[in-house]
Amino acid sequence: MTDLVTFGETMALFAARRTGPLRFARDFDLGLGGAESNVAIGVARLGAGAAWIGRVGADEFGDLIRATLAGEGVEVHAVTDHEAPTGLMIKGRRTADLVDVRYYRRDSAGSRLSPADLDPALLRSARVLHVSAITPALSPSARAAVRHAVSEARAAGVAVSLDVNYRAALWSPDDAGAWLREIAGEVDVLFATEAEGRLLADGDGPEELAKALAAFGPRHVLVKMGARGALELSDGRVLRAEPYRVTEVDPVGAGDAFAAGWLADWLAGAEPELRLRTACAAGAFAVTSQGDWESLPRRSDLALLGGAADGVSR
Ligand code: KDG
Repeated sequence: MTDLVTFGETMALFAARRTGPLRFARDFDLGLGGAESNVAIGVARLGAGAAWIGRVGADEFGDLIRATLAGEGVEVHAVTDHEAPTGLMIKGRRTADLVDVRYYRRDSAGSRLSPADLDPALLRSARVLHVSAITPALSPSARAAVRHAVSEARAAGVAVSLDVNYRAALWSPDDAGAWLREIAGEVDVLFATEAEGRLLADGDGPEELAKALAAFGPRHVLVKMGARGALELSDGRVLRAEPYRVTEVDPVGAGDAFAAGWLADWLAGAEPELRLRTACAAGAFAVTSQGDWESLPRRSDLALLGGAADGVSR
């Protein structure tokens, strides 16, 4: 029994330490990244129970993923695939302001996720199932897994959360849009940037876009607008939140952090205004250091943003 269950591919992540073309990088930090496991870590840090299901190779990277997620308090349900390696993600920094992500994940263990990997009892016992539209782009079996999980969740009365997380390296906007239109009616909470929302709906401005997305069926639509903050349309009511001003070091993972903040507060029964602020705060924390998830906040961190006037917390 857990609050949130999620699944998807988590990869070993090599992040170049030096700015410039990747071929001149000499040193890399080894870590991991995966949109769904990032959300699981974020939710766990904010005090809710989170479980992650995935497939990893029988290799050092698979061990790293299991150990790191477990160390973050995430319940790990990982299948070991003896026929495929753990996927890799290489993160370079082409310029100080431009992160360059490359994937080595075709036929990886994580991309071979299938419906059989999903423990139905775990899916049915959660309060929310969180998925991303990265998984359906990985393989036909991974796509079937999302469809299966969403059906199981709905049949059991478990809320379904979907973050669009469009990855142009994995599929075309048309293919992504078609899949999203198919699934949107089965989703309770939908997270998208404005550009991602436009993969499946039209609308002038974020509010109209949110309304067009809500017309597919989600009760809560969250439109992430980066430096312009975020807009939420919940049960017909529109809320807006300004972003927190922080110094951005690495933008990757901000969206996952936002989803984690929102979902953790939703699970905790927080008021809508607070929930949206927590989502923005988590997104702000995520960009303040290197790594896709490392600087995700704990509850005690949230108050630090905008707190100490001189930037020192003692
Ligand atoms: O949102 C951050 C994720 O993109 C990253 O951690 C890795 O899941 C990932 C992906 O497919 O890009």
